Amino acid sequence: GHSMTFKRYHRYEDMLNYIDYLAATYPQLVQYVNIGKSTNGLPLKVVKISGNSSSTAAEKKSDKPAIWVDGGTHAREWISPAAVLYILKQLVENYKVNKRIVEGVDWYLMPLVNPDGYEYSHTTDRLWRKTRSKGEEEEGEEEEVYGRKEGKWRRRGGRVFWEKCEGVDLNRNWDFHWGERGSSDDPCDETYAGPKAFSEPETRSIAEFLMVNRDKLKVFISLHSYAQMWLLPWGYTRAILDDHDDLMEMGRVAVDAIQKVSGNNYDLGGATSLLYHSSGGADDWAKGIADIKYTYTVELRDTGSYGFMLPASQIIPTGKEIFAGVKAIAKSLLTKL
Ligand code: 0X9
Ligand code: ZN
Repeated sequence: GHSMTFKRYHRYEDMLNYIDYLAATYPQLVQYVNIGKSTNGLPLKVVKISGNSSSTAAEKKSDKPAIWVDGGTHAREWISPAAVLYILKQLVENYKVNKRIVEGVDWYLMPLVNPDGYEYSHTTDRLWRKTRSKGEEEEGEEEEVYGRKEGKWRRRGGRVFWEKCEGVDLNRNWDFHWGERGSSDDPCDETYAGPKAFSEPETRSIAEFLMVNRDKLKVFISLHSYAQMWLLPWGYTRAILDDHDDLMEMGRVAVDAIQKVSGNNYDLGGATSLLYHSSGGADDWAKGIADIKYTYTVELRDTGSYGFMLPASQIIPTGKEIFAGVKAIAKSLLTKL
């Protein structure tokens, strides 16, 4: 058995148990790949779902299109990994209802991109965003010289001590226009891009996986919260994509499907125009380097009433609407082939 309830926000251990349970229960449908380890040594897992009941030529050659969905890049955005797990559950445990998209598409789901940060947001700091990496070791004397950039003076009780700032914003760490507008070189900043592009094992492992599978991958969706937005690249510039209209059309399919199931409106448009400049994002890399056509970042519920502290009672309703959006994209993709 397993303990995935969707009635509360689960810890990473529960998620891993659920993945093990699905892989053991549906071995012909579900596999997982360990693509690497987080800074603190937690496994980074991608779940592959590939239905194969019929035996068309396409399936035998295994040239099905693939869709990537990830969650939990930012630690405090708890609804995001929960939503990926909800999608996973629908595809696997509701296989019959979703047969066409389970058999027509290979799914790569990564529920938790940033397990170190996610666990820290459960145990210590609910609003933590970044990873938990510690940066480079340095000599004692240099700390004062580079003071502001390398850490902070803190006071605990009567003791004043030097604390290095921890964590890198994984959505600023990708090697495409890294370190440009909307990212910080200050390790204490919430949008710290890291000491260099791909400094973090999380971004490196995912990039490697995407590169190996880039020919198959037609859709890349990274789930975040909050704002209820369906965002297109680019994040680093205001420039419009060459195929902007194609991505808008496919995005419209998704936001219409969401509207239909829950009545919720997701704004659709470019990340820079709807939000702000931010460089080194996963979506920009997926589009600009891996060349995955339909690349999006989705900001899930809500629009600010609860924000990151979205009550667990909204996991299932949010899961339902995002699954409707993703399913509509998968169906639309299959009609285009
Ligand atoms: O700033 C981000 O990383 C995302 N918003 S969040 O509030 N979840 O942190 C938006 C990323 C949009 N894509 C790019 N800027 N590339
Ligand atoms: Zn985010």
